[in-house]
Order: sequence, then C-alpha cells, then structure tokens
Amino acid sequence: MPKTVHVIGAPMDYGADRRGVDMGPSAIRYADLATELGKAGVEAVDAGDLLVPRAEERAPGHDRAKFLPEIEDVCTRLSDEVAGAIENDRFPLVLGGDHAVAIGSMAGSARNADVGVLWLDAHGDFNTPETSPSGNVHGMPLAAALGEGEFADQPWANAAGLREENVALVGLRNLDDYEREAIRDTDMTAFTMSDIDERGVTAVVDDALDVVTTGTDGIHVSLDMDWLDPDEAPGVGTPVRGGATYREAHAALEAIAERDESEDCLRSLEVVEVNPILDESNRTADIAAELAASALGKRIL
Ligand code: 5AB
Ligand code: MN
Ligand code: MN
Ligand code: MN
Repeated sequence: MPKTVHVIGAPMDYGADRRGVDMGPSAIRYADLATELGKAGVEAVDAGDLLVPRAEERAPGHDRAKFLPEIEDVCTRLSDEVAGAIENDRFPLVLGGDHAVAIGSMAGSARNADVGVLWLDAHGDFNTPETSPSGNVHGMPLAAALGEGEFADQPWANAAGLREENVALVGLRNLDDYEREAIRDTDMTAFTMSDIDERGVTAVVDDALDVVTTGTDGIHVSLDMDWLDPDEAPGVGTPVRGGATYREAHAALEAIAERDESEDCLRSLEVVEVNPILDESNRTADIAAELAASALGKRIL
C-alpha cells in the first residue's frame, strides 16, 4: 500500500555549533521535496514546522550538553508528533535540524514498538555529556536513545523499544577516542567507509538491514547528510572527506526501499544536518530531497 507521508520540520540548531542548520527544513522544501515525493508515488501531507525558539533567546546552560533543556522540550514534542503520525497510519518524515532531533524521532518511533535504527553518518554520535569533546548534543543522539551514561537519568531521551542489537551504523569515518571504544563495547553493529570500499555499499546496507529488521516491528532510518562526501554535499556543519558518493547514497536508500517493498519494514525516516548557509546553490538540500524519495520507492525506470 502506498504510504501517506507526514512531513515534520524540526528547525533546531541547539545541538550544533554552526548556526544555519535551523534553515534545513526550509531548504529541503525549497528543493522541491513535494515533487520528489510525488515521483516516489506517495501522498505527502506537510504538517509544518515545530516551534523552536531561537538560540539567541536562550542560554546554552552547562557546557557539557549545551541547550539540553531546550532540546528536551523540542524532542518531547517531536516524539509525540512522530508517534501520533504512526498511530494514524502515516509515515513520519522528519526534516532537521541538527542531529539532536533524532532523539525525538527515535523516542516517537520506538514508543509502542520494537524498532531497529539504521544510522547513516560519518560520525558515531555516541558521546555522552561526560565524554563529549564539544558539548554539542548532535554528537550524542544514539547514546541518548540507548540511555548511556548521564542519559540514563533523562527518560524523555530514551527510545523505549530500541535495543543495541538492533542498531546499525553505516559509513563511519570519524570517531572520538571514547566513541571508538564505546561502540566496540556495545552490541551495536558498525560498518565503516572501509567496509563500503571493500564490499560495496549495497552489500553493506543489506547486512545492516538484516541487523535492524531482525526481531523488530520496523525500522527508523536516520540520514545525516555528512554521510555523503562533502564534494557532493558541502552544506553540512561537520564535513569529513571520504564519504559516500551521490550514486552510493542513492543505492543505499534504494536498497532500503527494496527491503521495505518485500518486508514492509520502514517505519520512519529523518534527514538532518542540512545547513544551506554553508552550501553551494542548495545542493545538499536537493540531494536530501532526492534521497528521501529514493527511500520511499522512487525508481529510475
Ligand atoms: B553529527 C564530534 N564527535 O561529538 C562531537 O554531525 C562531532 O550529528 C559530532 O554526526 C558530529 O562533537 C555530530 C566531534
Ligand atoms: Mn555526522
Ligand atoms: Mn550525526
Ligand atoms: Mn531537485
């Protein structure tokens, strides 16, 4: 059955140092998201943006997890919105915003179900306030969802139906020392860019899909646009060279669509970290819109 997509903008930039990522939802809509989703054959309903007070109106608070109370407020509302959409048989597509919005998306998607998470990112996003080198919460969402460290005391951040065994990270190429150890110590499955070099992106994504679909009711896909190479997608706050090419990225999202076609597993999707201020001619948002369409079944032929 074709999905009805519920588009939710989360114009939040509390989680990152580089201001401008709050314009991501606008930029992705401007990049003809609606037309792209039409090409995927889905119906899309735009629920508008969550209200996010400007960072200038707030104080960053403690420096190990900047703006954490503000992030809690936005992510709690986002989580309700995502869970509500799923309850009404709609497919939530969240437009970020910095990657801290994923805390809300995952909590909503995994509220009443066992959910797997596929994390497409250059980074591990597995810091906690204790270990973060920057204090930026966009480097912490996976740790928050799994209740690591100080996040154990932040129930709003935990994704109820998410277990480490059902998390797969794909395309890693930049980890902090702590994260490297911590990711090795967890039961999450991590694939680096070297795995993609060796085996090709579709084989790696297929393995990752096995991890996230096994024993779950569905999957949440979190696409950080810095997963792509900055030559393709320069409009991101924390670029790392050596990322997925344009075609590799499409192949990955097409593989997700294909799996969804056979197993009806795709439950929610988010596209985050688009920063049009750092971009060239809105290229990164263009690709973001196209990739969302690929994940939802857009075909070349
Ligand atoms: B992104 C870094 N690990 O914690 C940190 O873009 C970068 O959501 C985090 O993946 C990058 O500050 C967060 C150095
Ligand atoms: Mn990243
Ligand atoms: Mn990220
Ligand atoms: Mn376009």
